[in-house]
Amino acid sequence: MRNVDLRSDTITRPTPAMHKAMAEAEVGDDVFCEDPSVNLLEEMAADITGKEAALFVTSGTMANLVAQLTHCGRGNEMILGDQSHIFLYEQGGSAAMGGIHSRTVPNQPDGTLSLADIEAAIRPEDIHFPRTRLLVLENTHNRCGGNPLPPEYLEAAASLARTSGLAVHIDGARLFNAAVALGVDAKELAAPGDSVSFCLSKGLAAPVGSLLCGTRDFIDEARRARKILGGGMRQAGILAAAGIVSLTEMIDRLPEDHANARKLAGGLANIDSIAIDPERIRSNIVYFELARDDISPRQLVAELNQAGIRVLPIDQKKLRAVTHYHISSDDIAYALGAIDRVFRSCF
Ligand code: TLP
Repeated sequence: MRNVDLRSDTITRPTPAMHKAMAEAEVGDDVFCEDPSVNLLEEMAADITGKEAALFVTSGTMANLVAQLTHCGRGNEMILGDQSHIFLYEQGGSAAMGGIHSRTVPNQPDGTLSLADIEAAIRPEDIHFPRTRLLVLENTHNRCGGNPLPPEYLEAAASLARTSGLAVHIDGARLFNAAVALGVDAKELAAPGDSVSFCLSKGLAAPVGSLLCGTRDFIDEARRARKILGGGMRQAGILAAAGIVSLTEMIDRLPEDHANARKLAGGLANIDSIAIDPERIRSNIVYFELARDDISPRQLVAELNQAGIRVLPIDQKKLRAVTHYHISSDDIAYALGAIDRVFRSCF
């Protein structure tokens, strides 16, 4: 049976060029900063985001946690969206590992935080309050439909934060999807952040890894935080080699994923039992809702699995599909046909 796996772009497997690069990678001990492949990847990441330095870490979660640990001390507070990945899906690592207090403000439907909400959340110096040290933004915003946040918004939010002495971290797990969607250079999206992270293992198809980028001093400190978390990876050049292929070969094809996401959304809009506004799809993430109450997302997913189509149930109404390197335009047409058939024959 044909399989179309739309659960996440994290399921992407390494390309043939990555396999070759990994097999031939020059390696050394990265805890001594002696792995030439890791060093090259870190230089490339710093360059592509316009920062002084970068650090190769195991995952997006580790990049975010290392950033938080480096920007904040125990008992400090950070402001972040109530729909942010860090707040919802990273096990509360901020509190568990860093003693960092999370102050959420509502994410607007486009993934932004209102400037008024940010301003109101910044604490004045008072013996009763934690000290606010960090503002976190996410781009593209996963839970908010993969929406890209434009440079003007990022700059406005960051300059507000800076006037109160806060640092800014951008969770750019899908930073290059945002850059492609907006038609801007990734540097413009990274510039407002004191730190920015991005993932190699999502749309860029590497098997493992994320980069955290910032000033040289920040990255020197971040390297210590990575080490205490057990993230010193020794001959990590084997993995970095795949990441180098991600940065050289995989960014330019992201528009294909975005076109497939729009095609999927357009097709889903024609299915009566589904509610979706295809105009809102800006990158590779497609959320859609059941327009009826007699079935749940879990029931639909169970039937779709039987038909070889995999999507993620999100809550009582919502599901998510994500396009990526292994999904062709023909796969989308096939998936749409299968979804339509499932509604006709099963429910
Ligand atoms: N997101 C995953 C799941 O954890 C939900 C996905 O399938 O989308 N920031 C953002 C915005 C993310 O979407 C993710 C992963 C991460 C950070 C964490 O990255 P990893 O999985 O590498 O730790």
